[in-house]
Amino acid sequence: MEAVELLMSGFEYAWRVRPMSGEQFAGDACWIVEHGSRLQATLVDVLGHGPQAAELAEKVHGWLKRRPLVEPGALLRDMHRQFKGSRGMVAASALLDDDSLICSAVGNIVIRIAGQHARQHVNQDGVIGYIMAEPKDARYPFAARDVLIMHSDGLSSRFEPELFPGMDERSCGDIAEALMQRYARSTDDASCVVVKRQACS
Ligand SMILES: [Mn+2]
Repeated sequence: MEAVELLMSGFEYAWRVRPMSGEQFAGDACWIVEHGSRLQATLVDVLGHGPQAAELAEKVHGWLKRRPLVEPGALLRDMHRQFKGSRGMVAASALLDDDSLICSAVGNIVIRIAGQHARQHVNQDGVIGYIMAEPKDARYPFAARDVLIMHSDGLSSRFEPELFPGMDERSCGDIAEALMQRYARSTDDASCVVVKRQACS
């Protein structure tokens, strides 16, 4: 499925989720929602893989769908309460507005920004639904040519944005596709989300 849309919120985004080799469904899930000039992207990686992980990922996805935009730390805290006693998951969420983004992440999952405000967010340790500290929010600048990339550990984190020359000129769908092709491992479910500000024309 081609998951690329232009949004009224002023953002362009794309995501990809695919199961590990030999599985039909993934334990990774992505949910993106817009409201006014804001957009929230959330990525979840349920521990393990296979049908049971996929079943829980589907439940988390359904739960995310029913939620309004909310500060990422609060979202992860609520997710922890909601899925306490489950097999557990790691997750990252970013809330983007006119000039910055707020994000929060727990466990082995990646949030990074490429471009003028390049950085990698430092996650909190823990497993959502099992044990974790109170999630914190961080705010970073996010400008016109910056690119937000979130991905599960099914992608090697060794990729460097420098390997994608002209990333700010490429569509989010192009970038997401390239990330999956080059860095996704066949031994785990893999997912990524790419968000940019919509180019002014
Ligand atoms: Mn994983």
